[in-house]
Amino acid sequence: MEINWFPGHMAKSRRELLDNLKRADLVLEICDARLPKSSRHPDLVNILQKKPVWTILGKADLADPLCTKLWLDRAAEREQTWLAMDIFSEPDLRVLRGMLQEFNAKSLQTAISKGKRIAPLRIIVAGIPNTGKSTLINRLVGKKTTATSNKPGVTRKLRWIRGGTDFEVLDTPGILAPKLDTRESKVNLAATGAIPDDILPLEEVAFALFIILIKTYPEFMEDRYQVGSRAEYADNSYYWELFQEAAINRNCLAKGGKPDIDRFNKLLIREFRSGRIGRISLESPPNK
Ligand SMILES: Nc1nc2c(ncn2[C@@H]2O[C@H](COP(=O)(O)OP(=O)(O)OP(=O)(O)O)[C@@H](O)[C@H]2O)c(=O)[nH]1
Ligand SMILES: [Mg+2]
Repeated sequence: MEINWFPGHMAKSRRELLDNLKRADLVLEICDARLPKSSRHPDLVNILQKKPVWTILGKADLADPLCTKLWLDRAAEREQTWLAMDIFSEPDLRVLRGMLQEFNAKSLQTAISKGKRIAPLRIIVAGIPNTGKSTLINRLVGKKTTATSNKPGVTRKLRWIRGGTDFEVLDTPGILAPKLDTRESKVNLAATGAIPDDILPLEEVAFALFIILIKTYPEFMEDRYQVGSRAEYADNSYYWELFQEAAINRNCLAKGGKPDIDRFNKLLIREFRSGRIGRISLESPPNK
């Protein structure tokens, strides 16, 4: 599956991000809690040149809470600041606001002790497309200042937004690496919607996602599609049978009672993205 997606605006944004970095105090890297490996920008840490960075696992309401906890524990062991949140949840936002206030108080003290000018905290919000960057900014600022959508590639320009007197925040377009390295990453990014739907073979993504879900969350698949894996080891033809069965069970039917695969591809992806199948994580932390 060849996916090359690196629109011109992304290359430009990357350069602009570097220019703005000098002015920033803190970077919030927004990832997707369902895929904390593939949704991290591969070289963001290098790009950031030692600026403090907090990794936010957004859409945590859609991810498997047990799996999210494993990721957070692993980050804590490495003394990295990671935070999982449902960006729409007020209690989750309160935690982030509290951390920002604490960070700001420390920065102010340092500025005062060095006799520097007191300025609002400057936060860059960065990450791959469609992870919730603009949504988070609107929530932090407390009003709709920047456009959001369930499609990737919505924010096109970098823009500083004022959040009261305490902070300024830079909204950035999703900057995805030009090369998506493994097949697994491609499938995961496509399934969650980090890559636009029209540039990838939907049938391949839907079937690959189906196999992952049958293997990792068979109870959810049984509940929703009346198919669960009945075999320990199975090949693609076995899963293809199940896939067609699931399509029929969900009434995706073509002429003559055959499964309407196109319709089921879309249904499966839609239901996965909206969390209707269940709270699902596609990536667990690697074994220690
Ligand atoms: N369930 C859930 N949905 C979220 C969360 N955060 C954002 N979303 C949704 O995710 C979609 C993308 O949000 P945006 O804020 O536009 O994402 P973005 O990272 O700015 O995207 P680009 O500008 O395209 O890179 C929207 O449909 C949001 O409503 C969250 O924590 N949980
Ligand atoms: Mg945006």
